[in-house]
Amino acid sequence: MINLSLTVEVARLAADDYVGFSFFVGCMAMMAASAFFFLSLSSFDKKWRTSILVSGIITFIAAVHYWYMRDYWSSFAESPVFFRYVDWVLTVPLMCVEFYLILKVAGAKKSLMWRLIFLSVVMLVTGYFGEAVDRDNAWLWGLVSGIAYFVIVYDIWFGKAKKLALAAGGDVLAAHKTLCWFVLVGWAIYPIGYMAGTPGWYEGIFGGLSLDVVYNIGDAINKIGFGLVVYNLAVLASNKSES
Ligand SMILES: *C/C=C(C)/C=C/C=C(C)/C=C/C1=C(C)CCCC1(C)C
Repeated sequence: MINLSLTVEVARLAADDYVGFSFFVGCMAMMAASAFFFLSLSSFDKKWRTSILVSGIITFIAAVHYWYMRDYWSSFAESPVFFRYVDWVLTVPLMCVEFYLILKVAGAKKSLMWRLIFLSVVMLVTGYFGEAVDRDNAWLWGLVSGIAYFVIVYDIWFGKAKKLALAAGGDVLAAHKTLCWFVLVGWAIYPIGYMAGTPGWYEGIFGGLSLDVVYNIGDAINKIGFGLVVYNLAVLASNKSES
């Protein structure tokens, strides 16, 4: 008799491992959102397809990174800082591209896109240094990162991007405004996670929170929410051009 036994390696997660839980749910949510965006592509006018495609690529890149982060967490019970920042440095610039794509109808120039991308990379690279390389000075790196973040907020709320949104008017203006709120409120979740997970004068304030749970909630809100705002805009605009 031959005894065939197959062992599948599945990491065990404790029932009260809410960090692990949030990685699993985050992974599933990103996969579902990607399927949703990709499968809806053909129902849109050509000029909106790129925007929806980018929404899908953002959640897809996140889904792949969540797959690794989920695994990393269940193997080491440690923050997957590296994967986290690789994910962000790919997806956040793509969110900047979304701003450019929807404002193109009003004549947005590539320079606007590159400026936002540059600022977002500065924000993330300095954040990475504070979290992974030079934790003793985390507050300083966080401050520099926060300044870049505020310049982005200023740009889209009051700068060139705002002027273009006003020029476009209608559904584009409304979508731009919603995206601006995502950046102001949704992105502000991240510095909270950062302060909860790095040493500094602020330690006591958010000390009880898990950096990863905060980041995972932020990612779900921002990546999927951002995509849905663009999706909604494309639905409205495509309906109008049909009638
Ligand atoms: C999908 C991922 C997104 C939208 C990630 C956004 C990340 C941030 C807005 C991070 C911001 C940070 C600061 C403003 C200061 C502290 C360091 C960071 C990198 C957590």
